[in-house]
Amino acid sequence: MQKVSILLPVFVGLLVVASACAQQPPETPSHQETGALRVEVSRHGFNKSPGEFRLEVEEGQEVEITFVYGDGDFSQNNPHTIIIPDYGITTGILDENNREETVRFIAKGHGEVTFMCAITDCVGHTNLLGGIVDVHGEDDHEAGEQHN
Ligand SMILES: [Cu+2]
Repeated sequence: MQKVSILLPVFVGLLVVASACAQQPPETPSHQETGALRVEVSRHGFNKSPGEFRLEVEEGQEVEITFVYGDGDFSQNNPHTIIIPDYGITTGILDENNREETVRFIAKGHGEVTFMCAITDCVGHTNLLGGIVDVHGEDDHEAGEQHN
């Protein structure tokens, strides 16, 4: 009996430590530095942002963006095609029959390039004009690099 009463507080203590570790919030980066990006495209905008929608990438980074059809909850099919004119990119038609389109490019130079929906009569078209890929160059961090 004596042994149990000594061990029990230790055991409870270990449980408290374990649950405290488990409750630590997961890391949620404010923007993605590398790897694949996923962007929902719907009548409500890119990731439901009707105005400006910004992706942050680094100069020289291989950028992969998967555009995902987000109008599956809508009463009608609402096709979109995303264009990134500065990179000469045009996706296939995104709709209920083709829900994902992936594009890849190397981020060049630095500054902002725009992307948008090219189907002007889609529902919510004006919410899909504010896509921006913001390319961070070396110059943003330190001086002395040659400008392109
Ligand atoms: Cu559209």
